[in-house]
Amino acid sequence: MVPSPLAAAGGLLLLFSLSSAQTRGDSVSLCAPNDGFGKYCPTTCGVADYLLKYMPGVDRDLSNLQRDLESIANLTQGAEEKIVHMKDSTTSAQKSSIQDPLFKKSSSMLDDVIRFEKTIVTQEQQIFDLQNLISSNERRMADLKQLSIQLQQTCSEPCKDTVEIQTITGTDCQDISNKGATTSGLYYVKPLKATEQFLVYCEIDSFGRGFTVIQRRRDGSVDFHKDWNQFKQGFGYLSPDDTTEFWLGNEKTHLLTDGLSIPTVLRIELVDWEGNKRYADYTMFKLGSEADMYRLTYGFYLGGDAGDAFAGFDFGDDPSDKFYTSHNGMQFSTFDKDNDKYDGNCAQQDGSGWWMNRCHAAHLNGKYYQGGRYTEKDAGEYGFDNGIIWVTWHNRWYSLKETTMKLIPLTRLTTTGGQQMGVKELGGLKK
Ligand SMILES: [Ca+2]
Repeated sequence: MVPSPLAAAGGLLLLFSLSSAQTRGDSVSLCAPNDGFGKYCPTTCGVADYLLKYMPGVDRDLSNLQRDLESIANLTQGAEEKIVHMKDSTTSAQKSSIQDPLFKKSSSMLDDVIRFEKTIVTQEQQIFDLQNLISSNERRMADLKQLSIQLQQTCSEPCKDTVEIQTITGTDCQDISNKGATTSGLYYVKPLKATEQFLVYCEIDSFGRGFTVIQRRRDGSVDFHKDWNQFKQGFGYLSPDDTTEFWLGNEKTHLLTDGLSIPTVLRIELVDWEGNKRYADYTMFKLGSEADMYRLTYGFYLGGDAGDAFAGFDFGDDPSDKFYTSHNGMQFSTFDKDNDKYDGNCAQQDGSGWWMNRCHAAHLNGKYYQGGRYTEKDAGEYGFDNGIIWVTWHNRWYSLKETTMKLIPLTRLTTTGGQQMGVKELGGLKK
């Protein structure tokens, strides 16, 4: 009946910690991790996921508590009515006993009165018990109130920030590197057309190149089966030591690539389950606005040893394979927003958001398969190739172990003076 104070307190605790995480998650001055997020900065959707995960439990606890309190209140009212009734009855019985001339002679009536009084005593005991129950509940409520006040006080103090955010800011990570930053980590950027700054992971190498990372897969810890809004806002976690998975978000990537005088290069880095590393570069990379469904465009494939999977691939199934699996010019699709060139829904079948055509030759937001190799049977109800795919390197039934998608101005792709010197060397997968 009455929920344990612990359960209710747990609900309140969550409620408070959630509201504080929400507020600070939206604040741009601090990344404030809490126990729920570990030491990582949640993206907007990370906070929303967390909130949604716990809200039903909190709501349930609170409504249980509410119901119990109402039933106790009803019980109390009933008991009070009973007391009044008893007292009235007693008074009228006593009155009648005095007024009735026959009373003194009637021992049976006296017995009645005694019996009646015993009933009153019993009722009074019950009322006493109820009152105890009420006051014990009141005590519990007081305890809970005390606890929530304490929690509120705790939450009003700034959380200790265990994530180091660098102080230099800029329009992107190259700008930040140009301003003197030499270490990779979390930085705030504010592209020219952005109204607010946002947090990114900057990979800054010894050549002074600052890559802005927009996608990271490394261990399957983040589910990439997300809806349109989540891909728009970004999800997963940013970490100062590049240990977490994330999608920075289409809106941010759009802002990072929009209206620049110097072309942006999208560098894709891939690692397979044997530890081999490959990369592919695309220049004049741009992501359209949401009105254009975050359309992917690039000028041309600049090179790399992973091959040009964005150009599509001839799987041998059909002469039009390559045309229908190319990605340049494709709008972004998610299971809840189908912008592909296919009668069905590529994003739903392949379980991710991506620039789907009919459907893909590259698919870096795919399902994470430990060990890499998978089959139609592993691919769930649709049985399509839904892994992390770069088909010009490994075939579509091989899911890659790690991926990185990152941006850099074309002028900084190679170091100064280097004549495309060792693209491979500079392509330089840092580990
Ligand atoms: Ca479709």
